[in-house]
Amino acid sequence: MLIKRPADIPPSEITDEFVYLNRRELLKAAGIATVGGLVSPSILAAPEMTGKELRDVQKSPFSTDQQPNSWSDITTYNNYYEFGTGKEDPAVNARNFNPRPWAIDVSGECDKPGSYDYEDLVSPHTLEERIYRLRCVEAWSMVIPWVGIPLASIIKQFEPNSQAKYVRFKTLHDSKRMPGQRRRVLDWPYEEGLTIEEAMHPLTLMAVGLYGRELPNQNGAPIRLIVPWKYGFKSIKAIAEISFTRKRPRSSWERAIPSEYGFYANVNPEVSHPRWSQARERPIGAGLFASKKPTLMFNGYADQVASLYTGLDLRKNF
Ligand SMILES: Nc1nc2c(c(=O)[nH]1)N[C@H]1C(S)=C(S)[C@@H](COP(=O)(O)O)O[C@H]1N2
Ligand SMILES: [Mo]
Repeated sequence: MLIKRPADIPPSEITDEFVYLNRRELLKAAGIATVGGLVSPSILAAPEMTGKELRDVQKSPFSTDQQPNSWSDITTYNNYYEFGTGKEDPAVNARNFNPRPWAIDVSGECDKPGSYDYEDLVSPHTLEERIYRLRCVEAWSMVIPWVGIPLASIIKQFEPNSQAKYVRFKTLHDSKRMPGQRRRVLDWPYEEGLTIEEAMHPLTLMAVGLYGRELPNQNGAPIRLIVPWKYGFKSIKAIAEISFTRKRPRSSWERAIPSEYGFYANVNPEVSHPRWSQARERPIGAGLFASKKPTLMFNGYADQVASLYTGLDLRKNF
């Protein structure tokens, strides 16, 4: 077995690694776990899986054959600013969030607008397990076994009309239930959008579960988007509104920093973020001195999705 020791790693790579590592990863690498900033030896044991088990989940041919990250990695290293800006915050701060009852308000260019109860929306569909790679714009990645329904199947229930060129999504806006919304770190509610073609693509998923169980709060319960060929920020959590629009929506991150985050946000190793390269990624859970791996065009889904962008300049439309 070849173990890459620190001495074998070029200094450029070490500097790079340490810039991206956060406190938790460093402590984890040193064999120390933390809860809310306090070092706690009791959680050295892996956390138990929580949430109701989902029934009749079908395997999907769209799954990657890569080994999924652990339940612990997926549920304690999150981006979810409604529950804090630190990676460890959502697991702690979303603990008491109650995602039931839940309704999704549907509006815009469609023949069946209205308020849809979550259970009514989801129950007619077969649930699928989709193991997808997730590539965050911050140059880390995970492999996650989602359970969900193709977005196309859900959208068809709303009967979008020929004017529906885009789909806009909004997260719940309620600072009592989502305390991070009291701080103006983003212009709330979190918003995202897709072209109607991207929304109808068979890889695009509405996730309602993880590891065969209901979605944990920190991962976007009760229902969130998964677009595996785009940077993670497109995959909006806790969706409370869907609207069909003629004009291109402006997503929260695009509005906040338009020079850094575009509408498309397709994973692209050749187009750098203004402040860092997107050529490689750090797989979460692989350990402190594991080498980074190359990022793949469209996060490895190029065969399925590249044709959506023929003729589009991907440097301008980042
Ligand atoms: N509502 C909402 N959705 C969100 C975010 C957020 O802050 N708020 N963060 C995004 C980002 S940047 C990423 S990388 C993914 C992370 O999903 P995960 O925590 O389930 O891995 O969620 C995305 N969806
Ligand atoms: Mo992200």
